[in-house]
Amino acid sequence: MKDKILNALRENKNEYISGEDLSDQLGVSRTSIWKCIKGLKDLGYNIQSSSKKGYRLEDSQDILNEHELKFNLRTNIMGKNIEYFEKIDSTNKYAKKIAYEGCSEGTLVVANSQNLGRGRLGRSWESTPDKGIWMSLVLRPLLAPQDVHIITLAASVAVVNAIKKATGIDTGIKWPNDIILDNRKVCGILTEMSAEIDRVNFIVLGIGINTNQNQEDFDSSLSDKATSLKLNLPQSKTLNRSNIIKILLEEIERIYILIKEGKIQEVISLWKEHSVTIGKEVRIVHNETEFIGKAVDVLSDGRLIIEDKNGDKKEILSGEISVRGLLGYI
Ligand code: BTX
Repeated sequence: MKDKILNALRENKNEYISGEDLSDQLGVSRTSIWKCIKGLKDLGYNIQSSSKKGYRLEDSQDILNEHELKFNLRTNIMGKNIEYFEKIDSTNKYAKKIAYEGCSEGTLVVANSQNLGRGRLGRSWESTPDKGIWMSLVLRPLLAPQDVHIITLAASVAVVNAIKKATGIDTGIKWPNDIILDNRKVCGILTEMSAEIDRVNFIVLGIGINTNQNQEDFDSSLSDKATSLKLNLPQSKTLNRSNIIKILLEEIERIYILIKEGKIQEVISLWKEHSVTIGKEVRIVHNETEFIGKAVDVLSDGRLIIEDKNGDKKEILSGEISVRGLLGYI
């Protein structure tokens, strides 16, 4: 019933609709309407009530819940099934559990807060409650395990495109999978999989986007490493996370279809277009040793090709090293 009332309010956005009209339209008592409106307000919807005029939905700045995510979602695969949590340990961990249990491709897990958000290589991911996008998608592509890296490359492109569409902000991709804004990390991607020797069972694509944090929301250890979209908008405007997620799902679906059609080189070209690593001098730090070279290419399995000053080329595997731009850490 809440959904029906919300849709009726949306159709009359910024106009009042009387309790009587709502009750006639939906065939329930005015008391039930009143109770549902109260429930919607508790969910964070800004609904004005007037004893004379009825109810009016104000423009919502940032509402994140399953209903909001499903409203006007224009995808066929991504997010067709959604599990939303106010609080969870890690959306990736939960998505892996339901993937093992057989959930459908495109199932989306979203949380308003995570207390054990995970990064790569056992690192942790700070997931500020109420202010970020913490989500995981279950994918079941027909890929061999060694080809899975293309999914992470594709997801990075989708994130850059979605941020641009939703906010107008330009971001770049730092190899292997960081989304960079103002020389700081605004988004991280964690791809995990379950596979047999020659076949992927499922992939969990975890995406964390710092959306509405203020600088003081970040732990002091991240103060020069992390930023949010809000911090890079004029007047630090609060963004609607549901809206960004829906645009992101569309972008992921579009590029995922390219992968399904075998257009791998097209995905790699898109990745290179947005890369802040290719063409740059980078410092590779690995096991206490380091060398400097120019990043010249990326392969479909995610390896980065580095050329040293003698023209010798090295292939760097994702996850083994850290890459730093010469002009400060990014
Ligand atoms: P990563 O290993 O590349 O980055 C982790 C590192 O980034 C940390 O060691 C820390 O230095 C820094 N960091 C931690 N939190 C933040 C943050 N909020 N913003 C910027 N920098 C940060 C990147 O791993 C992959 C992150 C994926 C997160 C998503 S959230 C939804 C899903 N569920 C889950 O548990 N993880 C993924």
